[in-house]
Amino acid sequence: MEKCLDVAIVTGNETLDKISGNILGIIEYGVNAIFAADADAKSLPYQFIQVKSINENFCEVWFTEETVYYRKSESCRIGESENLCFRTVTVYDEAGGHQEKAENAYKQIFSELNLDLYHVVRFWNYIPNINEKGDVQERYKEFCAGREDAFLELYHKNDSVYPAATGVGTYGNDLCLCLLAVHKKAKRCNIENPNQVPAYCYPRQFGASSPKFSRAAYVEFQSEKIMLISGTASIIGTESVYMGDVVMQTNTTIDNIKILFDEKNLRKYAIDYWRIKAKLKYLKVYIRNWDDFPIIRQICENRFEKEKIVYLQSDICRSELLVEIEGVWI
Ligand code: 3EB
Repeated sequence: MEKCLDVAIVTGNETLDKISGNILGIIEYGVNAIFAADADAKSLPYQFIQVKSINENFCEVWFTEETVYYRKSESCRIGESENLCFRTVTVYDEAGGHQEKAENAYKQIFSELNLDLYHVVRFWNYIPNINEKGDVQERYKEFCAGREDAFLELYHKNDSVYPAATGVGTYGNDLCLCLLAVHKKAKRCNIENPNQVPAYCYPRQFGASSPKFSRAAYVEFQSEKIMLISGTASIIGTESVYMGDVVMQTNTTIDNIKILFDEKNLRKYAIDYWRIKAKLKYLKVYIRNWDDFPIIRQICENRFEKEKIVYLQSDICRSELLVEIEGVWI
């Protein structure tokens, strides 16, 4: 049977030849883009996310054994196969309000994507100057408002469909989005954390438009079981906890990830915990202050396989949050 969806980390001293499958799309994280030329030569959908510091340049590469076709629609780069779709959009830093730019980016990335046929399961949102004041309020809040405008139109206020997501800063000037969608032949459900209020239900004090994402997306396709964990932080209920304490924030973040996999939690979604043999593919750790890298690395390596973890420096959507972690299990 063909392996439907897989992901691998390719580091700066490796090449894309490491991937034994057909590439759907690439997200590179680094200070400089080192894979751009290779991706371009192969016409692959590619997105570069500029960071300030990194332990090692790396690419996150999504791939499949299915045949992949590449095309562009407006500024959207697309890799699609029978059952999968990866898309990326860059909205350049030119004139216009930030809220409208976010809405426009979302409309572009969804353009001609048939939502009757596809579940969008994962979004990555990289927002320049995320904690700075934008046109009238913080850039992140303006981003959330634009995303909400687009989602209201697309999903007609159906909370149960919001994909897993990451929303963090980038040191580049452009708003960068990536999306992963799977055919509705796959079984999909979104998972919430019993210790956190769903982000789309956050009260207005965190922004007039709540962040439209679920804590995790679970996808079952043929014999494959995939768990896509959203960017996760030190939030309990609706509140950020352990201000200024990077050790406790990191531990709380990891606890928040682990509880999603808890047997009791999965049972609520009728997911048979014992049948999941999914293994950690990667854990991506966004660190606000690079001085915290050694201590955060020590904690993460205590709790997950060291070889699977990558680290980069970026700002995080609430200015008091020091760390955000996302992961994929397949
Ligand atoms: C949080 O739990 C932390 O706006 O897409 C995490 C993942 C966060 C995604 C987003 C925001 C987003 O609220 C922040």
